[in-house]
Amino acid sequence: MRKNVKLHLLIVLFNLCWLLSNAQFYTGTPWKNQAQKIPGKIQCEWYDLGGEGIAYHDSDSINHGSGKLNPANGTFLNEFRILEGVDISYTKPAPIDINPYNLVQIQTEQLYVGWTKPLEWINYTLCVSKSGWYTVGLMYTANGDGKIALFLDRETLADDILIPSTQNELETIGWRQWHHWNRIDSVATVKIRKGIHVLTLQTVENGNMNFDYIKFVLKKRQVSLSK
Ligand SMILES: [Ca+2]
Ligand SMILES: [Ca+2]
Repeated sequence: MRKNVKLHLLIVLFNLCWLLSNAQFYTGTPWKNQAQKIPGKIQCEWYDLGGEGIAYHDSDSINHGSGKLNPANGTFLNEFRILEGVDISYTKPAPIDINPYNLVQIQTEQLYVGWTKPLEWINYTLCVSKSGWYTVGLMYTANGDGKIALFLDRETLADDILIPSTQNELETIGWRQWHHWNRIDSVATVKIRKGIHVLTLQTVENGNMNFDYIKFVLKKRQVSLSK
């Protein structure tokens, strides 16, 4: 029993140290005050609050989706995070996002981050309930092969992740090359420890990608506290 109490205290101390060390470098806060949960889907548009340089880095301060491509009209979808630099749109009915060149079935009205460029990044506060190895999946479009990287608490989790192009030479509408949706269930396998973390999604090469969600599926649980 005494051994269990000691172990419990050790875990509390460990988590406290972690929170203190991370609080020193990160002032972003979770969207809607709710850390996104792993295992599970990370909705790319629910990145943290904190603005440019803290919660994200974007090439310009304009949201090219909300309020631009999707004119401000008082609706939730057209004005989602309209004043922030990260560019956001949402999937629309045929002939836009429902089209013959999709590689997977998709739903309409799914918000996504788009207009991505190399060196842009976005942060997500995560609540991870189980330590272990996770398979990382991605719902996306890519107008040409691209690369992304993932960081956890500023340390590399997976770099140079190839995101295959969803271009299709049979496509007859130029702009629709940005709307061929695909889902890859395993773009990487990563090890994550239970607790609160900050995940960074960075566009490394090409850009021209749209990110709907990242899915973390637990592949192998690890009980030990070690990293
Ligand atoms: Ca922008
Ligand atoms: Ca989404």
